[in-house]
Amino acid sequence: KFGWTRYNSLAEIDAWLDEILAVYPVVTEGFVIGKSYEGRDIRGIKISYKSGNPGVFIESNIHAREWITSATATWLINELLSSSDDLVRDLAESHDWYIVPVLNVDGFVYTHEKDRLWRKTRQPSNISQCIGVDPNRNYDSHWMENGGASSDPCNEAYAGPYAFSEPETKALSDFVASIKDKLNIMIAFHSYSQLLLSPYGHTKDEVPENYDDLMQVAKAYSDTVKDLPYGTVYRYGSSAGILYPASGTTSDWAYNEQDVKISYTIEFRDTGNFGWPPG
Ligand code: 0X9
Ligand code: ZN
Repeated sequence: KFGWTRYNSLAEIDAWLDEILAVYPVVTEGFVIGKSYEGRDIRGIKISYKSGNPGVFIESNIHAREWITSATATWLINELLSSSDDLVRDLAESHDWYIVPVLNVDGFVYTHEKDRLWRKTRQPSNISQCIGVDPNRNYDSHWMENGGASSDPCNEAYAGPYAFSEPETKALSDFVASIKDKLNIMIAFHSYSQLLLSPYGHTKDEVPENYDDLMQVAKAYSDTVKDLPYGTVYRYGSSAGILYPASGTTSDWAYNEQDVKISYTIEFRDTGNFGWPPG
């Protein structure tokens, strides 16, 4: 049932993960970072061919409606395990991969069953009838300090009543903190806009000290993707610099608070034609 010619439900993704773990028991390990507000397991998979490899953590589908992110995360898992391409094999076997295909599980189910364009978590508010928090404003790094995050529960960028108020971001942060010494790279999957973004998100007045290195890698990514058959053009820069300021994001938190100095947010396809609002 699971495949990449259409989008899959959470149940289908879960069943596929179980299958993958059964087919590749030696190099994979399933993990659960915690439970969502509605009590669902938030699952991940570790892929490791050799212990002690530098770690890469991938956070995906933190925004409920961004289905392309979990489609890509599962595609990546499949490629890392089954590709016979030399470059993919090298990448797979020289890093320890920690991938959480669907972080915002409650929101994801809600987008499948009730409201296709739901973005936030599903935890109710004490001060409003509006439900949910923007989990990518809920991380404890410059939380609500600058622009781009809202204190209004009805806003799509509501940062929550306090940092890590959401069980989903709390679980992810606890898990990442527990393995941070093993992590070299953290990537947060989003859509859309075709952008590869470095910190900072909270300010455009400063860039990280390794900004030039981050941009060199981003350029290599952009050049490579442009040369593929689709010719997809990705722009790159700092989050606040080329997109908009937003504090309390995963990428800033990983960079600032966990010392994961290779930290990106990627915004996948497209540039708006099939997004919302249509561009
Ligand atoms: O606003 C977000 O959380 C991300 N864009 S999305 O359309 N997927 O919601 C962008 C986060 C990147 N960081 C900043 N712009 N600060
Ligand atoms: Zn997003």
